[in-house]
Amino acid sequence: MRIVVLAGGIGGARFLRGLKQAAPDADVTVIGNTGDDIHLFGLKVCPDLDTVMYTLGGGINEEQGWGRADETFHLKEELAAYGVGPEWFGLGDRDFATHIVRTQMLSAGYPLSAVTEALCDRWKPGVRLIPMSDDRVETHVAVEVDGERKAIHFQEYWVRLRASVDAHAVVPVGADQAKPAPGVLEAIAEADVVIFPPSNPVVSVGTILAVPGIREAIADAGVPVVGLSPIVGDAPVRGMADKVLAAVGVESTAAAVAEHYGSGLLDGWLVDTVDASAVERVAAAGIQCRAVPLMMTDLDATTEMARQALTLAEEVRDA
Ligand code: FO1
Repeated sequence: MRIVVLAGGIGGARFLRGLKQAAPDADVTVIGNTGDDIHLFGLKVCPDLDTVMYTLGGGINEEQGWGRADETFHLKEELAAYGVGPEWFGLGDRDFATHIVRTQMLSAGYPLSAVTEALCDRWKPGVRLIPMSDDRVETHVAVEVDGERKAIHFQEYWVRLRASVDAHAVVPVGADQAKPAPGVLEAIAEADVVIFPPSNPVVSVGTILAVPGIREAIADAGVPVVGLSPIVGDAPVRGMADKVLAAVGVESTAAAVAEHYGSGLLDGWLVDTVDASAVERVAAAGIQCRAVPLMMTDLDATTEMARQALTLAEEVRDA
């Protein structure tokens, strides 16, 4: 079975661990969000690609869900001693090595997709990890601070401001000119099922879908497309997805997120059992819906979620 997953950071990476356990023989291609990428200290940092790579490769800091296990911060402290920031973004020494290798290879002319493949040679995530695009896409968030409206980088909004102010707009800058990375459209065309994990529908999955050609390829693939709600009980399971959902006019409910993707794209949708009352509304929107436990509390629970997604895909196929 060939499975394509559109993944953001922590939610996508943890779901993939369960998917690998649920379907050990499947050929899994992960299309990773690169809208969160940021250039810092002359280096290119790809948080979502790295979170998937480290999580599946056994190098992740399990508590925080991003960055490396057994991390130290000597380099960041030395930079701070020179007054060089930003201090609000926690890059550790081990993690820095990844960004140095990536930046060196990019400077030598390799595209991000080839660089990602090279980095994965070390981590062996057990999936094929492809960035959504080799072209630069950077998510910016329009905010109002001290009466002044401005656009800031997504990481500044997420990490420095902790999404504490309203997002007026979320713009994946460069997405309209970006091309899908080599292998992205091919993987979708050859897939037996496409899965949207419980990743952020706006700044993760939404950014991937904003690359011209990807949404169309998924809609036209003629295979089941199933998603898992990142909203449980009207609140994001993790992160501050409600803030960016509000920016695109979508309420933070499992049903509203399904409607946001729409039946033109999505065939099946899993909501948590606490949101069982949403099943009817989602079905009325033309999307098959089931209520199952959706909290990724441990690997067994996550594996069961992945199984449920694959079962729903079968039901969609048979319908
Ligand atoms: N998230 C934080 O909340 N604080 C950080 O300092 C931080 C640093 C960081 C460094 C490397 C990396 O790969 C991820 C990092 N993240 C950090 C996570 C990241 O900001 C976001 O959670 C994702 O971009 C959203 O998917």
